[in-house]
Amino acid sequence: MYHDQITSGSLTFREPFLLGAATAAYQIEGAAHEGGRGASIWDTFSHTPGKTADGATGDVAADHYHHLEADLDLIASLNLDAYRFSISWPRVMPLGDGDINQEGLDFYSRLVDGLLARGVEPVVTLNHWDLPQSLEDRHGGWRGRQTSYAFERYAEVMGAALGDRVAIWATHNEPWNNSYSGYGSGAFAPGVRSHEAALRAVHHLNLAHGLGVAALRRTITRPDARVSVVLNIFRIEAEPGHEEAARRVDAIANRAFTGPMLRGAYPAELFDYTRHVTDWSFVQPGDLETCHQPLDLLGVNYYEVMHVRGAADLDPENLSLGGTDFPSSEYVETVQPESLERTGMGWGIEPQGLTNLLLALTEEYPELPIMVMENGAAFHDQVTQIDGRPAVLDHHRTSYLIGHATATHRAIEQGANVQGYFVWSLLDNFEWALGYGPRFGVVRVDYETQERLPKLSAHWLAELCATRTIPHLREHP
Ligand code: GCO
Repeated sequence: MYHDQITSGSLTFREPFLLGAATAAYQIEGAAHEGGRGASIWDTFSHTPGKTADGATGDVAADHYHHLEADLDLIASLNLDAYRFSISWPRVMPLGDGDINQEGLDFYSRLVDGLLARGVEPVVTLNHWDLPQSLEDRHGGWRGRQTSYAFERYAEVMGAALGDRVAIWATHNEPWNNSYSGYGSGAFAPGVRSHEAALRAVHHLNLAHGLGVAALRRTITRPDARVSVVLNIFRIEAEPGHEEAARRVDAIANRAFTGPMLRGAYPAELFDYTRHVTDWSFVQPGDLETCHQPLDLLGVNYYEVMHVRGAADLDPENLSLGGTDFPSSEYVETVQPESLERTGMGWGIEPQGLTNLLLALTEEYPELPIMVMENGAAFHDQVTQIDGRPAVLDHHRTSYLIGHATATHRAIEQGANVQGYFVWSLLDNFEWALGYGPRFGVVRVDYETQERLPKLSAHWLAELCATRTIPHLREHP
C-alpha cells in the first residue's frame, strides 16, 4: 500500500505553521429554523425532491448548533492550533442584506471566544455556499451584481463583529463549485443549468471577493489578522498529446479565479474558450481593479489530481451539459488512471499531486504564503469494539492523511511557502448532494444520537498537533 512507501515519524512542521481541521456551517450546524436564521439556497435545494441522495438535508446535520460547548472541548482535545469554520450568512443576515440577526452573531461570537479560551485560533470562511435564499429570489443569486454588494455589506458586518478576535479570514470557499456546480451543471444549489449563468456567477464571486476583502480591511482590528480566499486550484495532468485539454481546464477552472483575484485580469484564452457562451459584458469598468486586492494568504483545497484528455468527438456547435461539472463536460474528458488507489468515493490517491501543486503555486506567486485549507478522504468506516468500547480504526483515512501531510512537508523542503495544513473534516457531516453517505470526519458522528467518537485518525491528528511531527500509522489508538 502507498503508506508503506512513505517515511513518517521524523518530519516536523516548524512554527509558524498552523495545524488544524475544517468544517462548514451548512454541513454541520443543523438548527435550520432556529435562532432567527433565514433560509439558504441549500435549504431550498436539499428539500427539492431528487436533488440530494436519499433526500438528505442539513436541517439537523451534526447538530453542532446545539453541541457548541462539547464540540469546542472536542477541538481542544485534538490539540488543534486552529479551527476553520464558516459563517452561515442567513443566520446573521436572514435576507442577505437588510436586518442583522443578533442571535446569529452571538452564536459565532461564542464559538470564537470558546476557541480562543482553549488556545485555538479561529479561521473564518464567509461564503461556504449557503447563500441566503432571498438574494437568489431577488437578484438571481450569484448571477446578479447586487449579490456582490450584499456580500460586501455582510463582510463588513462580520468584520465589525468578530474582527477583533479572528486570526484568518477567507472570503469564499471554492468559488469554482459555487459557480460551475451551482449555476452550470446544477448539481449543487441553486441547481441552475446554464453555462452563461455559471460565468456570470464566476465574475460576481470574483467581484464580491474584492469588495469583501476591502470591507474586512476597513473593519477588522486584530493587528495580526490575515485575509485570504480558499480556492480548489486543480492540479491538472494531461495525457501525452492532450495539453490543449489541460490548458482549457486551467483557464476555465483555475485562472478564471486566480486571474482577477491575484493578477487583476481574466486570462485572454478564457474569453476565447467561452466565446460561444457569453461576451462577458457583465464585467464593468473598474471591476478587475476591485477584484485584485492584496492578500495575506492563499488557501487551497486539495483532494486529487485532475487527469484530462481532449474529447475529440464533441461537436462544438452542439454543446450540451453532459457530465457533471462544467467545464470538464466541454471538449475535455476526465480520465481515471487504473493504477491509482482510491478513496471510498473513488477519488484517486496521489499525495505527489499536492507537492506539485504547492511548488507550482509558490513558483507562480512567490510572495504569497499558502495554507492547505482542506485535505481528507471519505472511506467506509466500521465501528468495532476495543476493550469493550466502540472504536473506528480508520487506517485508510489515517494513511491518506499521513501521505498528504508528508507531501506538504516535502513541498516545504523543496521551497514551497506553505504555512498551514487543515484536515477536512473535524466531523462526519452533510456531504452536499451526496448527503450523509460519505464520511470525511476524523470524528465519527452517530446521526441518531449525535454522539461523537474520535476515530484512529483523530488520535493521529491530536498527536501530530501536539508533537508537530508526522506520526507513524498505528494499529490502535
Ligand atoms: C469542498 C468543500 C467541502 C467538501 C469537501 C469534501 O471542497 O467541496 O469545501 O465542503 O465537503 O471538499 O468533498
